[in-house]
Amino acid sequence: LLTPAAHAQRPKPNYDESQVPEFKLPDPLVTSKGKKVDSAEEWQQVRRPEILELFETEVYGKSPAAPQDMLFEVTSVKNDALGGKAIRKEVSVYFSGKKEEPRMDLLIYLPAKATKPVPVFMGLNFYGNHTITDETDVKLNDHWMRANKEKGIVDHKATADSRGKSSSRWPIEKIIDRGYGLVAIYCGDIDPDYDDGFKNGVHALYNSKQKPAPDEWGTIAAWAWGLSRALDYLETDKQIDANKVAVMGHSRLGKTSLWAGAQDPRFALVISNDSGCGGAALSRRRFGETLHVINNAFPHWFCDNFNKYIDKENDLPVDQHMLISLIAPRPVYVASAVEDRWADPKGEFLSVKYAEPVYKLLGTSGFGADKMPGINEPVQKQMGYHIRTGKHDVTDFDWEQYLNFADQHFQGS
Ligand code: GTR
Repeated sequence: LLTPAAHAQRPKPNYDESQVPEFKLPDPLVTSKGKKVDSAEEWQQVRRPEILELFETEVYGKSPAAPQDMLFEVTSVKNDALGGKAIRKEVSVYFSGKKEEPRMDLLIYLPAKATKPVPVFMGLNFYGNHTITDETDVKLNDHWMRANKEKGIVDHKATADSRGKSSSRWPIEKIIDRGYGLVAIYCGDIDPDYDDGFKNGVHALYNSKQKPAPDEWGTIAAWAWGLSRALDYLETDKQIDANKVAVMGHSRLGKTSLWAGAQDPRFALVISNDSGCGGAALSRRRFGETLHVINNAFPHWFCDNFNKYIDKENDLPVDQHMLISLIAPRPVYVASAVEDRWADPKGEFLSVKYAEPVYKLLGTSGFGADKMPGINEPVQKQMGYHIRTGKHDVTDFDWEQYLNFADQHFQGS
């Protein structure tokens, strides 16, 4: 890793397509022994476990198994939320089984008129569940947060001012009107987003004495692990169809939704919104954010082994198209934004495209887009993609596509 001074002098990001280096991607359908994978069985039995293991040891780090006795506590239920449209619940998950930290809080909205268990979108947020809704009786988050005056975060804590500040990213009423529920979780409940030597959050449950080994979980892996624990709760909730859970995330939390979906096949649909480097974008393109930049700016996100590939992307035994391939045959959707060049829209598109052979081998409709589609022209088969106008954000346009995509795949719900 770089010293802060050297980091400040890092090379400018490349935004010039003609400067993208030539590279050869590892083939998701050739085993480590050089054998072509030609059946679904060989994929499931041989190649998929190999790729999963590589992402565990070289990129995100291995996570522990689910804890034995988690405690779920429903802390509030409101049957006439959102003017009567929704049932709203808050549920605390105590990872150790005891009423102590670490604890994550789920905020759940479900369509009030549902007559059977509903499919849901689940997603992590950046500043607390109370920021995604205008309803002021939702619990104000009490955990550490990154500084952000604009969002009403003071001394690393949420204030009443932060209520509703991220609601534009979560069109709850639209989601409810379309027949889906929404499950929200603050990422920092699981692991605070700073480099603390892994002393707090869920890391503290497992790594209290020493920092994780070079192949053990960083913060993205911890967040993904937390999403799986939330799914453990959803499986116990009779109002929710746990076989129809779409995991969705934006940016660093989009990297997280992909890793959660890749590891945990219970996630029925996976969405990456502007996830970029270490998410959907191909590392070998070195366009916009690179491994060099991300590992220095956020040394806690990935496992330490990932540092080996800084400025040596060609040595990586995987690239991010193989992360997408781990989700196959389940539906996956990747979204980019024109002005979000930092996240490398073309690299995000190419990951989907180069994962397609796995989706085809497994008998799905695949992707079907050879070239990048036009702006605001979504492609939706088993794999979905769009690039929309605008900047790094989650917009109504993005959600419109995710809802359409979910309708296609969760049909009859
Ligand atoms: C940036 C980081 C990106 C992305 C983004 C975000 O600073 O470089 O990889 O994760 O933060 O999460 O909003």
